[in-house]
Amino acid sequence: MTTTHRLPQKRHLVTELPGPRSSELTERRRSAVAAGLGSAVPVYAVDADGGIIVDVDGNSLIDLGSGIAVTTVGASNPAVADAVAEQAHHFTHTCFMVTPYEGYVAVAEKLNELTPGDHEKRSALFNSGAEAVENAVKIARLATGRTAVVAFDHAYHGRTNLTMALTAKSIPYKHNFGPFAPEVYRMPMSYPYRDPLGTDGVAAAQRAIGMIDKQLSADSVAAVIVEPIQGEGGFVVPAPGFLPTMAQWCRENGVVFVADEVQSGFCRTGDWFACDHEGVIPDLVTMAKGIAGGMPLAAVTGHADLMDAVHPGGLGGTYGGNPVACAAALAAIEAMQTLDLAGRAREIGEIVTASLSSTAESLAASGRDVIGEIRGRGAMIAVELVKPGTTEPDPELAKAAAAHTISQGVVVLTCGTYGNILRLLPPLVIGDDLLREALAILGEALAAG
Ligand code: PLZ
Repeated sequence: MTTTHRLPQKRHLVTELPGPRSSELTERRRSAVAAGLGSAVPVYAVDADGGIIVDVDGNSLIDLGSGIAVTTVGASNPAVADAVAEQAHHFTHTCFMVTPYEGYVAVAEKLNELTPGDHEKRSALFNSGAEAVENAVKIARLATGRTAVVAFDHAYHGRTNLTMALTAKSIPYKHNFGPFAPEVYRMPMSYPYRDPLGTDGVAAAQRAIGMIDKQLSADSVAAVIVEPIQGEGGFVVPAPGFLPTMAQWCRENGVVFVADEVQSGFCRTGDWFACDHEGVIPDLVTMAKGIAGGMPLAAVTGHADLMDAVHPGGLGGTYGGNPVACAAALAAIEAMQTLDLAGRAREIGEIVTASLSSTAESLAASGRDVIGEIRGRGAMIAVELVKPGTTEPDPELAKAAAAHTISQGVVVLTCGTYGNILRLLPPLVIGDDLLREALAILGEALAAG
């Protein structure tokens, strides 16, 4: 990869982490910011570029998180930064519902072109992944005249009331925040590592379909929503056949198949969208995160007849499709195309998988068989950690390994229903050397236990 970067692409620690200035900010934060907001890494950022985040104490950390799969093109991609500045100098906001502008239309055209399927499509823009999911459900309900929505075990769809209902995990996302939105039904997911049906994705889909038929009956279901690779739930890649079988059943029963590509979209998995891998064509796709190089933007794209079923004024929001965010999205998407970041995600996937596999081997050789599974696709790879030689989740090891890795200046995130998964989501513009260095540190952390 030959991209040039503004910041030196080198991990460099000048203090212990967190350093004194970060610790001071943590103190200030305590009396200013609500305690309900957590932070995975205890340092405060001042700069970021390529695979590096610089903190207030002058430490340079390697970024394997991309701000949760957002800064795919880098956190200060020059084309994105220029587009943002240029647009901000003209206008930051008019509201698309008041005085529309071309950038919104151009982003919608791009999304209609890039999302799976070559049918007639329409798009609507929003601010966050949760808002996109909420709107996909609104659209599906209105278009079908039905109310029930099916989501899956381990799913994550957001923190608003309806998306909390769709999200599976109680602590921290839902606990004591109810009552939740009604008419949400949860079905078993295909989770090959933990599912008795293993790698038989068709059987896993049939299990869910059988339960839907018994518990709901298909003609009351407005939508089935699924992350084609689950994010917060543990980078669960459903067994081959699961997604196509669910999509086919939806088609046959007039159910809207919604792919939540908020985390998996925009080159992350080595294709534009994770659905592309099995040629699945969703009725609606929800997108956010990687879409706009770090600016807040989200979208729903789908079949023109579904999207256009909604009455004028039925969709919107003051900031949805903000012009600065749209300018950023156009620049970010162009960068993904010109730098072939989907190809780069596949290369990153190979490097990450090879490194983690050799870590797993040496751990097993030393009698600590703690890597249950390495899974994911492209630059969305995770390790599921277990008690040695069992499949029993080991969240303590995940926590300790993440803390060790972070203390050495590498940003790494955990996830999973059982909290026992380390997930790697590097910016796709990270260089090989930096990536390998970070993986070596992660390997040491796992060896240290
Ligand atoms: N759908 C598949 O991954 C956001 C949330 C982290 P928002 N995931 C990271 C946290 O603790 O809040 C996500 C996702 C999928 C929807 C969302 C929601 O996107 O932009 O955070 O609302």
